[in-house]
Amino acid sequence: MIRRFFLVTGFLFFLTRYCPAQMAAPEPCGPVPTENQLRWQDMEFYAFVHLSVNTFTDQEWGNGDEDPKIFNPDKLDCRQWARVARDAGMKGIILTVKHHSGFCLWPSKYAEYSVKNSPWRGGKGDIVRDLANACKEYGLKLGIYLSPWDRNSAMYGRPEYITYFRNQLRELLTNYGDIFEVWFDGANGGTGYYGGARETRQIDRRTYYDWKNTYKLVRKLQPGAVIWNDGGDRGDLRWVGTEAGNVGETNWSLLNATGDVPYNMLHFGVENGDSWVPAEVNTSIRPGWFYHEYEDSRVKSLPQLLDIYYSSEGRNGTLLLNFPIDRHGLIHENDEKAVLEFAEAVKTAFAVNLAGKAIAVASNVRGGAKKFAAENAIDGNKESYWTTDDSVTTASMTLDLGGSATFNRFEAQEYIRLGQRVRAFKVEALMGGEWKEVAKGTTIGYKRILCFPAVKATQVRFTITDAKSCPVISNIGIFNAPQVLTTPEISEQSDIKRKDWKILGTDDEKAYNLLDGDPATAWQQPREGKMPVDLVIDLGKVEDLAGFRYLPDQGRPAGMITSYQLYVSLDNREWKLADGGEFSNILNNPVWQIRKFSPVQAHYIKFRALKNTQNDDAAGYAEFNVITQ
Ligand code: FUL
Repeated sequence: MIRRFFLVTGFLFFLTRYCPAQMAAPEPCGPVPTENQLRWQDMEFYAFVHLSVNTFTDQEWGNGDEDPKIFNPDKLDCRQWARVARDAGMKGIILTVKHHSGFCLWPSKYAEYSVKNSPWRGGKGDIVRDLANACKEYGLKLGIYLSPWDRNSAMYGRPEYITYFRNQLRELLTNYGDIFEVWFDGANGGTGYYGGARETRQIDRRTYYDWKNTYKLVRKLQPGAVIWNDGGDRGDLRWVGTEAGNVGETNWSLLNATGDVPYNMLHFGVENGDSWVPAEVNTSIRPGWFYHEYEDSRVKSLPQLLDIYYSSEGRNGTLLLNFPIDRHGLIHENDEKAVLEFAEAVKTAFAVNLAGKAIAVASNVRGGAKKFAAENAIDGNKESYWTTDDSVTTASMTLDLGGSATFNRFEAQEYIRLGQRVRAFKVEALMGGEWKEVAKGTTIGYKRILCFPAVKATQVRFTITDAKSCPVISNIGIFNAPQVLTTPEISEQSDIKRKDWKILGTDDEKAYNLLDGDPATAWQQPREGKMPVDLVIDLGKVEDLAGFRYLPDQGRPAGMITSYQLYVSLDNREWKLADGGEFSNILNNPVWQIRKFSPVQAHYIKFRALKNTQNDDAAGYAEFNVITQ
């Protein structure tokens, strides 16, 4: 009996120790993604579309008092949106079903401020329905952006608004099939129409929305959806702290479940965070999120879009690229052209994986087992991987390319089901018999791409130089992307020369930074008390003005003006109001703010700051210019 016991245990020991096929996979390292997060991450690239009443008033945020009668896109066609998205290789579309204006793109039975009171399709239309159908037809997933802030609702700020908000959410999550992502934007509270009250309403973003119970509703109605929320309780995904289209080169998909999340954490993640909260990079194909005709010539160029690609998908993030729907209800032809050109360039760059035919050898293979061997990282199967013994946290894989080949991109993917492990790695190439480092990086995560000047080599060595735990690599790619030439920026035709301008009422030479054409230099106007703060400029002669442009200090967030008036004068004594309004969303998206108004003559202008993002009476300017007729 005892002999038999020893024989059996001895055999089992032999099996686990020496029989490679029995070797166990590594234990997960730290937090790991949920199935929903994994499915979402695999989507990689998907679309945002912004459309609301403010599409028709040229604003980024509607105030909530825009007449629903102005909402009348004469050629609205969700199939066109879906076709563009599909052709661009996107996997889904997230629609702003209700933006901050409160206007609903579906005929909610809880709201009057919706498409049902617009002339569009005689008030019988439903854009969410149209898009749900189009997505189905084109094999795309559907997501919704339901703004928690509602500048139309009289209830906003009171407890009953939460019931209203949840009723709307219930409609959306019940009536339109599967929803892959629910987007709760963080902008909240402030001025608005609020059912006619026209006042400022502040809410406590941590407590007012009672996110816990709203999340329960989402989980119950759409168990497969991921939640994005940059304004309240942590959701399944995180904002990256900027709308410019990039996440940190170091990007951990981890965050802490509670506590503050400053910019650094959003942008780089938290190495030892206690929860899996991966990064979604959201940016618009134009400077603004909503359509403005004056941005038709400002659609991002191919080099800009490629840069965004490498700084998002290439850095362990997904890319959520926005199309501002135009007044016809379509993705504008310039945007379509730009995104298709971009998609084609990415496709061409990653068409041939030189690692695919290589012979891969690793410095260490877990238990010497075939199922953990280096070749698993080049077999085109995301579920198989190369991994090492538990005690090994630095290891390399050498790829023999079978001859000399030219390349300028290196791609690596971790098998994130087992967590994110790699802290640092490098890539070397064997050239003329010598190993030379061509690139290095920090984190990898779901996918990391490194770009470097093209090299010609016979072998490539990928070395993990630091990891939290034994590395688990599911994919390696080596590519030769064609060079893309950068196009020079086209300057605004209507800008006038500013060399004869004088900034009045100050001796500060730095004031002229706002006229120097360099967005990197700014002027923070010395504070002399409370808002308003005036910037008075002598234009040197009488000009026919039709608008102005303001670029806030790019060293965010100092002196970013959110509410303004623009006065004009012929004699610096009598002033006439030419324009006034708000620069919505300037903090998250500090791009050129362009305003056009009915032509007026001016020799002097007074740009008056009424409010800024920090409520601290500061006014700052990187650039200021006028638009002439
Ligand atoms: C921001 C919003 O305030 C913008 O208007 C836009 O919807 C963007 C995606 O999120 O925070």
